[in-house]
Amino acid sequence: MADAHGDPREMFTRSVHNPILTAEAFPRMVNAVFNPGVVSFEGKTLLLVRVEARTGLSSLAVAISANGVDGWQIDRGRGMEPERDSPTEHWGIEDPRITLVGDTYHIVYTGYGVGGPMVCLASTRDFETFDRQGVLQTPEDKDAALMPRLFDGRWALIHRPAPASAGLGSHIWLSWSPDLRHWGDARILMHARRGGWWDANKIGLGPPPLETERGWLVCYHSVRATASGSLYRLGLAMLDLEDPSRVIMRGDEWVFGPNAPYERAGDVPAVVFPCGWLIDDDGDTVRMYYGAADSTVCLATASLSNLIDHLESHPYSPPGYANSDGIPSPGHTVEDD
Ligand code: M1P
Repeated sequence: MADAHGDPREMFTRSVHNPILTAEAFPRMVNAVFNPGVVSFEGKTLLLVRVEARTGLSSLAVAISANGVDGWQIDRGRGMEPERDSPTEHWGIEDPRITLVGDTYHIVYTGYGVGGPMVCLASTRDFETFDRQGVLQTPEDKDAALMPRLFDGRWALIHRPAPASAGLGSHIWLSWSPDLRHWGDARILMHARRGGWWDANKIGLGPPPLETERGWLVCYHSVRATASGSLYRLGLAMLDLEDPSRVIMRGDEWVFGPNAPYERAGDVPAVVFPCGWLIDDDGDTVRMYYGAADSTVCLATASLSNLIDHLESHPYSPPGYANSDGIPSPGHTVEDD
């Protein structure tokens, strides 16, 4: 693989096959395909792709490839259509993040309902039939994923509510549940920074966190408001393995941004938006699948050890943020930024 478009010092390398999936590849006329979740499935790579029809409403389609790079086949027998009669999915379903627990894939997605976008859950073993488990977080809330493990018998959900008041920032939250139905103990996990930071004002989770020896690796997107529109970039953080409410590292720089022409031009320019990543059999290659400019599906790879090294060598630690182990101090507040 090579990256014809990015800075060679970037942490991720774009596939030369990008975009790996386009609207034209779909058997029916659709407007755009983007923001896929991803899992290994029956020895292949399965993408659950957001497909925006020419009505503007989205559904989730299944594309499968033997090598995860090319030869994608759209599986018309699989996928998830919105329940248009339901108040939670009236205007479609979007942006799936998939977490495998045991033999069940838990799909956390945005239900675009009459009350606004909200966090919903459906479970499946085969991507043919889906067991809808309802609303996990009420509107407006999105960019959510389940952690793949229970902690002291509780499920952990990372999500991003929208603030009721303007100017307070959109932060990443963590909520807990004993049963996937009743959620509480909510707190801010990572705040959007303020002022001139690249990740000021609005951030959201990317793929479900990845388990590593150092902790849970988090990739998140930031939305920077510029004179010519929003600019989406990606950054990294690390959560404690046993207590994911503890952010033990957060990078100070973005690690991936919209540089390639297919990321710069599209329905929503300057957007890179990953909802899924996988580790290859070598244990180090991270395959990140992302939506480019809300128009196509793309792939970029990175070395996991390089990502962790980068995070360790680019710490974000203003006074009072962390102790010498990188653990945020209890007294840290958003005002410290
Ligand atoms: O258009 C860019 C993205 O905007 C939204 O993401 P967020 O609310 O985190 O900014 C989502 O609608 C997403 O689907 C879209 O790609």
